[in-house]
Amino acid sequence: MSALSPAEVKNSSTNKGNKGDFLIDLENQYGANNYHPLNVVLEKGEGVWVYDVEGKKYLDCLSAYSAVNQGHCNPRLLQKLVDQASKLTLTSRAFRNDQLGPFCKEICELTGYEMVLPMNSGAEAVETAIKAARKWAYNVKNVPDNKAEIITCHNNFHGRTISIISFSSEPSYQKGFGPFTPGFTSVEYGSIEKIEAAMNDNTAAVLIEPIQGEGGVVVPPEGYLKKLSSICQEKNILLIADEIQTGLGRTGKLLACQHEEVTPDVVILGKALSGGFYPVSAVLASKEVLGVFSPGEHGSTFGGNPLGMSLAREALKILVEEKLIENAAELGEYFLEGLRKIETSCSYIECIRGKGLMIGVVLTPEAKGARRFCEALQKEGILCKETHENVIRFAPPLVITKTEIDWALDKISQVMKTL
Ligand code: IF1
Repeated sequence: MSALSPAEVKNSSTNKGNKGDFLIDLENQYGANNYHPLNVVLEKGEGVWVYDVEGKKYLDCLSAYSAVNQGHCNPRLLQKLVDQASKLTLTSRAFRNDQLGPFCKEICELTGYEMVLPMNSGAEAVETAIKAARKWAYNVKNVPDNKAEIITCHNNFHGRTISIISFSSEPSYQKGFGPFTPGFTSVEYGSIEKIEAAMNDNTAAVLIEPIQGEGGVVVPPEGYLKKLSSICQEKNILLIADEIQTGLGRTGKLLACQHEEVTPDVVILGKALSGGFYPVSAVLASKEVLGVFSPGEHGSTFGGNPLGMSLAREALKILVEEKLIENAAELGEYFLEGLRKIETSCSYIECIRGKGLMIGVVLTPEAKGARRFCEALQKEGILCKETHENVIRFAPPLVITKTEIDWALDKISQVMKTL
């Protein structure tokens, strides 16, 4: 295998003559075709800005799907990465390390939960929560063995594993990957009646996103989470909130459930838990729930490793010390207001929705899809991503300033008016 030297990549050219195209060709030739990304090849990131291989600057309005809430290459996280990586990166859980205990204490105190189980990817943490809920149903609620059911919602996104796509309502996420894992029922998101009708004595848990991200930044009706929480308590059913995308300040609160003063039985975190430096996810719950695991029953090679734990400790400190949660609340309102002004003079926009810096611009069918707006915004120096064909997602890092939002609003207004 002849590895490309940096010089070869740097001085590369293709029939189209530039480095970006050369690198895209490499991806197309050797990489599985499991994404349809914008044709922008990034090589540098700093705060809210990213730079492509031709040196063009862009405002990142996706934040790696809310994994870089603390800003690209956050200097405090970079320093923490270097310091810890120079000492110890991975021991496996066969031994203990000096970062895991402090991480567990700090995240439990910050969120108000008794216990935490650290994993790596978001999907792994979702799987962990599903296993914990099922085992809790058998050991604590006395649901008959292998009869536990979990209720989820249409248009959910919780990850890409076989069990998780088993309850996806998105055909393209399921096609060709069967057979699927049983024990899941899906109902309409936002309907208390539908969830209540699906509940029975074997129901272990309800798994929901407080705001559906991939589903199109769908904010449930006011009071939905509160009512859901009280019904779950009444029926001894665990409420599991997947806050992998909505959590850690994204919606202007530490956890999106806090907008309704709801404390789910289980909270799942990921993405910005490491500020985009390293996969770190976690499941938070009471001792009654996470206490169902006995030694050796669950885990992973990297779960709870010192490098990830030290980064996660710093990522949480940055959110709190630099008031990024408050910033997301204040500037999210400002961004939403600015977009609503644009909406008044743009027939393409059906509605604007979201909370904090998790915003969706819903386009009308006449707009013929959001992708072309994202491509036009890319030309103006803004990177964002469409979801569900007709929604443009805006989710910049939480370190964004008012000036940067004003700059973005001006570009968005230009694009919405000309396209
Ligand atoms: C892709 C979507 C977003 C998540 C929630 C669990 C996970 C995710 C609420 C799994 C991950 C990522 C995955 C990535 C694109 C992105 C995504 F478009 F897929 F749906 F953000 F909306 N729960 N979302 O959003 O976490 O295992 O990825 O660490 O798979 O394309 P993960």
